[in-house]
Amino acid sequence: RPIIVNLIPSSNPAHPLLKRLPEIGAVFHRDRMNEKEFREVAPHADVLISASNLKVTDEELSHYPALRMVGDFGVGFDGFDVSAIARRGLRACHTPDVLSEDVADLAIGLLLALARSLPAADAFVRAGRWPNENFPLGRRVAGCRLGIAGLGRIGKVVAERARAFRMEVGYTARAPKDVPWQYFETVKDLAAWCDALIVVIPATPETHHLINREVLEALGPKGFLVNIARGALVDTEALIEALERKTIAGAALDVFEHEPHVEAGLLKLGNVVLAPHIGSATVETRDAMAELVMENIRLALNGQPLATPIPGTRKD
Ligand code: 8YV
Repeated sequence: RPIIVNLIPSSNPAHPLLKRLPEIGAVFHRDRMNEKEFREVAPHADVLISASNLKVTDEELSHYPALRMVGDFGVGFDGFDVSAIARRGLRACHTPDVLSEDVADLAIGLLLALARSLPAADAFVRAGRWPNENFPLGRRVAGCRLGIAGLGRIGKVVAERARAFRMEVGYTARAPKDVPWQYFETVKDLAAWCDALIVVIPATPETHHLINREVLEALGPKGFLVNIARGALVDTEALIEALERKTIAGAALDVFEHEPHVEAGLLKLGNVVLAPHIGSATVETRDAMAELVMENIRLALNGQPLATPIPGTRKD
């Protein structure tokens, strides 16, 4: 039976992938093995399982000389040392497409929650304030300009939804795409044009703190920022400062630089909406992600090309 080592925290017995892995092989959870067990198991591991933002370094890979594939339960692979995976000739998969609708839903949901102050509205009613106070007016989303930083798989689905809400769409990408929306060469130009900026770019060394002080200034005092990509894309210190000084109107964040820890400065602010990295977190999508990883593992163990290889890793 193939040996599978899992790096995803094993504390959640309902995790749809962890539940299904035993269909394929003997599963060993990294967080439940002591040093001795790990030294016995690791040299024989066929498959290593992880998730987008956990670290799979060259050093980690060096423990598994018999490894045949690495599976990523997520679309982002910023935690994976892709060049080390490629150099070692390993197959590696991720889970694109199956989660795009849910992540796009959350992006639009966060924008609406921010523009209409939904968390505050809920708290207002529960606190019994409605009979005696007026709830402050929100901002209209229809007709606003939505800037999408990164028009990849998820960005395109966000754009389609935004059109249904009658927003005007602009975007940045490495090059203009064959789409009817306005292209901007830099994220700063896009921020200056739009009313709300949604960040949907993979985290790489080049995109670290892409949303910096200058971009936030360009977004301006009426501008909203939504981040459903990775915390590392936003300079959190600059963001907190902009929110405190109201040089932007508000931010909605599903991802954080040091998640699951959230900067104390953000927690104190009223003009933010916060979520615990739930972009892909629906029953349907997490099941589909698990199914896709299972399919890829089976292909790899049969020596076949993967259905959804991580770009830059072997395709055959
Ligand atoms: C998940 C994600 O949070 O797909 C991604 O890149 O960030 C999310 O889908 C994560 O991978 C699940 O563990």
